[in-house]
Amino acid sequence: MNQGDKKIVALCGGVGGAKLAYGLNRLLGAKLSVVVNTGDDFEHLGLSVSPDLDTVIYTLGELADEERGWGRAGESWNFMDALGGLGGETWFRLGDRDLALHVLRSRALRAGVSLTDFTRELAQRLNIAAAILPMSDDPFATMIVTADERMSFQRYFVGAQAQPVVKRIEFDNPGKGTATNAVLQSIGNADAIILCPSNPYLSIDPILAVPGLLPALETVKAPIVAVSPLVGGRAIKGPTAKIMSELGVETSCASIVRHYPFLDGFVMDQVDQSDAARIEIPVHLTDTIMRSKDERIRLAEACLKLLEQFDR
Ligand code: FO1
Repeated sequence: MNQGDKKIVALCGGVGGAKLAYGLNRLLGAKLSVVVNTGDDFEHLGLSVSPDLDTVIYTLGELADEERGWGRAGESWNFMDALGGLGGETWFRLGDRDLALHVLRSRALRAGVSLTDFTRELAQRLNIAAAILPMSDDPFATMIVTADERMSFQRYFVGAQAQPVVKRIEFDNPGKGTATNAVLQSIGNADAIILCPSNPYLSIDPILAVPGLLPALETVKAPIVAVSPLVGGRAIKGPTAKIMSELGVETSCASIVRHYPFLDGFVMDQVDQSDAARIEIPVHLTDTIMRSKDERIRLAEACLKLLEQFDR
């Protein structure tokens, strides 16, 4: 089968994952479904904020601030300045343009629209061909347990700058929520599944923790490959390596492969070539750092290349 004709499901979190999703969207368009972590979601200032969905939508919709890694390009901060002037909370910043999305989403969810339906309409309005699927329509919360407290994800990541030592990561599912039909159907119909170079503990594990999702991946016949979020033992952005050390896990590609026991193949950076000998599934070595949009497409092509090995 031509690799561009495959129906592919990508699992991803924010920045790094969204970059690969961008490349895959450029190559596959409507044949791509992106299942996005919503464990980082929270209510802030009365608004429903879905940071990883926002990052994926803005990135694929060509609206993202590439340098900052989150939020919209050309942003202004009048709302934040005014909020601070009135003594409001400013630790988590909502830009003026970004605010429009949070207001629309909050209003839709309050009116009973599902997060999946809201996200579908938003993606259509922004001419995004791929299906962008929240991992669940139910509230899930990634909780970080440190020596002193148990805090919500954004309090740890933004409020505390990801500085406290992580002892444990937990996933709250207060309403006994499950995976959506849209997610389960896309996985069931997929010709291949790609785990983006997102943080395995903070971005992919919350997705795998949604009831129904891991069993769907474990029973699917389609090959599952992952792209390493580590290059030379470090993450390009974010605290992946820091958290692995704090959890007592070696910061290597071999550890990432061990973390996902259902993998059929692995894409990793050529600087980690020496690690490849310790990995028992097929490996594709390439340059995994995505500095430009062309490099996102090139890494997406490398993933499709690895998937050719599994064609019968
Ligand atoms: N990240 C920050 O470091 N500081 C912020 O003030 C901040 C605000 C914010 C607002 C909307 C949004 O969609 C994302 C935002 N992020 C911010 C990014 C976010 O905290 C993280 O990058 C993700 O949750 C991790 O993937």
